[in-house]
Amino acid sequence: MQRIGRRDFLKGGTLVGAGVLVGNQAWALNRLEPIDDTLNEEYPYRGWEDLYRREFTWDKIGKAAHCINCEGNCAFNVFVKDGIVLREEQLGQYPQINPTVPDANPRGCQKGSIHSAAMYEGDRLRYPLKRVGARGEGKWQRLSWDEITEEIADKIIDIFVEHGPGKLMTHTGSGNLSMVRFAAPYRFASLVGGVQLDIFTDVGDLNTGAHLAYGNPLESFTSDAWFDADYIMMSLINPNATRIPDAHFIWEAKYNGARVVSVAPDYNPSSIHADLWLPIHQGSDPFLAMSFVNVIITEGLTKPDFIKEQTDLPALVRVDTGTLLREADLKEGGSDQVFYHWDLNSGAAVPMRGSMGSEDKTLALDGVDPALEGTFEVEGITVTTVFENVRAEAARFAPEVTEAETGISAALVREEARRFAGARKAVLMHGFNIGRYSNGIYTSWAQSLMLALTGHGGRTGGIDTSWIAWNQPKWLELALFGFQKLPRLEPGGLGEFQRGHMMEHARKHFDNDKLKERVGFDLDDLQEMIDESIGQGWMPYHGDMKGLISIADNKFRRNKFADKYRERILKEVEALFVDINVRMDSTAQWADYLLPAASHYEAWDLRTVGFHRFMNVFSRPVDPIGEAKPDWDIMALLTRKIQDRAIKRGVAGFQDGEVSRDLHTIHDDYTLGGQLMTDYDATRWLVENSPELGGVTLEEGVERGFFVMTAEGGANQPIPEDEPYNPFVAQTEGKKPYETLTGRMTFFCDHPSFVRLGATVPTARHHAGRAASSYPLSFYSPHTRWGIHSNWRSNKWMMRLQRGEPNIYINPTLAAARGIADGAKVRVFNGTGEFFAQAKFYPSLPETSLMMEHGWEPHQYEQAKPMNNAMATLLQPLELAGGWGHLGFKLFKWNANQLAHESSVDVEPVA
Ligand SMILES: Nc1nc2c(c(=O)[nH]1)N[C@H]1C(S)=C(S)[C@@H](COP(=O)(O)OP(=O)(O)OC[C@H]3O[C@@H](n4cnc5c(=O)[nH]c(N)nc54)[C@H](O)[C@@H]3O)O[C@H]1N2
Ligand SMILES: Nc1nc2c(c(=O)[nH]1)N[C@H]1C(S)=C(S)[C@@H](COP(=O)(O)OP(=O)(O)OC[C@H]3O[C@@H](n4cnc5c(=O)[nH]c(N)nc54)[C@H](O)[C@@H]3O)O[C@H]1N2
Ligand code: SF4
Ligand SMILES: [Mo]
Repeated sequence: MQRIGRRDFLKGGTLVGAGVLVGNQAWALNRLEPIDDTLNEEYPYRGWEDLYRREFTWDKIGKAAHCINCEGNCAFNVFVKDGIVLREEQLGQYPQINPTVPDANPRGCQKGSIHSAAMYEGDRLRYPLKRVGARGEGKWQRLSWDEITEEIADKIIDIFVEHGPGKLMTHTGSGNLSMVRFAAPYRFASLVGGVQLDIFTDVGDLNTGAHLAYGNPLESFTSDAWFDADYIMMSLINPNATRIPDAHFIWEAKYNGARVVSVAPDYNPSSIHADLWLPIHQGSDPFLAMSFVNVIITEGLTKPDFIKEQTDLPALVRVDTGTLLREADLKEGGSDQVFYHWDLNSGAAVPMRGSMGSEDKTLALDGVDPALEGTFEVEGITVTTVFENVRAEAARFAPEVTEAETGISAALVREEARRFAGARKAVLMHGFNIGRYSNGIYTSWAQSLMLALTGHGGRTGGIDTSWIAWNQPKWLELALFGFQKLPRLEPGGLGEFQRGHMMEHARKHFDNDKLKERVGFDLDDLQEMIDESIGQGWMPYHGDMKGLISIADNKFRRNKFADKYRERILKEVEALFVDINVRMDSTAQWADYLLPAASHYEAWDLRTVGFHRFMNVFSRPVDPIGEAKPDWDIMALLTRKIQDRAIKRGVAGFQDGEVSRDLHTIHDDYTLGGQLMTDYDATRWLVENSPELGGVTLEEGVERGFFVMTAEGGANQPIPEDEPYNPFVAQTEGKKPYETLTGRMTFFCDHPSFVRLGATVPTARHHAGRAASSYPLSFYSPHTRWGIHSNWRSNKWMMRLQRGEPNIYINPTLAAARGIADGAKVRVFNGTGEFFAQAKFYPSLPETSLMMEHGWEPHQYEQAKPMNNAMATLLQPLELAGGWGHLGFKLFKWNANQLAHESSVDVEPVA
């Protein structure tokens, strides 16, 4: 090979240029000699090497995770140069809990890894902006922080003066799930008595069936506790796409010998790795679960000792009224929260210990042997057991009977039920998708029953609800003044449904008769049960609002009947709509005032959300872009202005029921007398006052990137130091009662709503879908691998990994019948709305359903018409029940979900 000198090299370059200029002649390229070793010393032009070297230098490394609603919570190193984030890298330093369990490293996903690019994109909010055109017109004027907070403060005070308390919504969404960011707006809402929806239910993420059964849906497994399971069934979850940093524990469990089963209507990215895929008909999961129950009972695969101690299955039920036998039935002035089981040893009914009305707070049977079967007489009242009721209901769901509903063969169900029952540790993993079906409560309740009957609880298994609430009293103090001063909390699904006038639109979509047959109630029943729930005070609802401060919530994207919802809300909050956001998202677009927030790498914070025991640290690697500020500091500024303006205007505040909301001290209260002025102050305060961090200082935490929570971090029970966290061990081993009415796992509910819908014991109902309307295709919208909801959806790297525009998934056979080609544009529609998208063929999808990943921003669609326009919805009235032991409004635990998968549509090609 002939060597070329620098001069020749340049000459060659010039020749190419000239060649291109003269006639675009390809032969010009041939005149360049190939260079096979650029590292050879004689190779002359080396400037680029230094360029690359310099790209990998930095001024400092900061620490952060991403505060978005992804349940990942992964510690990252953030590399900063000249005040700009160059790139980020997974930290990968989490300790192994013990040598027999895989570690949590390296946590991360492709979205988090491109945030350094996304944070500087065009949609980033940099300055405080005031709307100058009509709402949504896109005309803005820059104001200083001082001017804008003064205008907003005056409008807030006006609302209080004109309308009294309770007419300002100050809702924080799920876009800032880290401790300080999340606490800031809650603390503000607590001080002004603002309305805050439950963020679990306003998106549809609450596992209500798990609450019904266990009294706590937020007691679950750390992901490393999946590793020693020998049976894992995933229903309504797709962890390979939606639990990216945790999914490896499932597949490591598989290598460790576990059987992994995926139940899903499509062959999703997690199904493809499972031992068995059960291609279930969409929305029929409760029928499958009840068939498992049927096989378990009829084939005697039960564990009676576990059942007798841990569950309400031996509780006595009156045959005449069909209600639980209560002390109040037997004694004048007796408790209605004390229940009985039949003791086979003494041949008499004895009170069950551990119930809400019992003074004996233990599940230990201590010599009592409760009967599971039979009929007995107690003081002239004929009684039987919950187990007898459950058995009678389960008898209706033999696998041979449900086969047509579920599409899963009876033989397969029988075989699988036996494997499940025989497992040492069985984890039934639910995604949040379970909360987005009207019958999700039935699925989860019946699966809890499968587990209870077969003795799976604590270390031997349970339901994985995708979320653990740790014990963080100082955080509660920061956000909610330790429950002394509270926002006006409201059920999420109910609040959105009512305020968005969704019943009106639901009536235009669903066929009432068909609906009743499918889901067990019609819209008239639902209306009555909503009115009853609000009227009885089971669930609070605060009515129309006058002003809205929306923080980290893309409400005009995530809500159903999307455009109609937006129109309705904008009309309601004519006086004031402030949006606090990092991006110009589809909600920010419509605001009167936009306050730019600091992004993940621009603020101090801590994060514990997820499936692990680590609290990650955000060390503000860079200052916020433009004039953006951390959420905490924005609220500090706003309260400063409210306090100043209220004093100047002589508006003292107001008495709000029992609570006084003093506007003259609101800033002093918010900042704890000046101690908590900034995000840094609040972070430090949390670290220094939280015993669950084991006395490790903030400086040490920053150095390391995370804290490891000590035993005190466990809410239901201590976090074991050298073992993964299994839920409810305190109950199965420590005999601590569950937080349920009977103190036991609950499989009988005689609340009037449950009686009315024929659901006193676990049973099966359909979802609404296509069979409850006149549109032929059911529809579902799982979460995408290439974004977290609307975050990072328009990032160019994420777009390049997919089709780059909103697309629906369609079975090729269905597509052929409709004349739709792969890649063609289609119109998806029903009576409530329409949208346009690209068709993508997906052979494993049922021919009776369409699928579309959720999270595209409305402005990414043609004519800005989003998918949620064609998303009809309703509520599950059972989730509105209250006044019954553990059923009553409980933030993040019990209230009605917004349902995403009840709608149906039609599809046609667009010429
Ligand atoms: N990459 C990424 N990760 C995320 C998110 C994100 O947006 N992107 N969002 C986070 C949040 S807040 C949430 S709520 C979760 C959501 O994530 P998941 O809990 O996994 O829920 P989905 O993605 O909605 O649906 C999961 C799967 O349910 C299956 N499915 C659909 N209908 C049925 C049915 O009727 N029966 C059964 N058995 N299966 C069905 C489909 O195969 C679908 O892939 O993900 C979290 N993680
Ligand atoms: N059809 C259909 N609809 C659905 C779903 C579905 O499966 N199907 N899923 C539902 C579910 S489970 C969910 S969780 C929701 C998600 O619903 P969305 O509300 O759309 O969630 P995000 O896109 O995370 O929106 C949060 C916003 O917070 C902003 N943000 C991010 N970081 C910060 C910060 O530090 N400070 C501030 N102030 N703002 C910040 C972001 O710009 C983002 O727009 O969608 C629900 N809607
Ligand atoms: S976006 Fe979530 S899952 Fe992805 S790296 Fe960040 S914290 Fe982890
Ligand atoms: Mo969610």
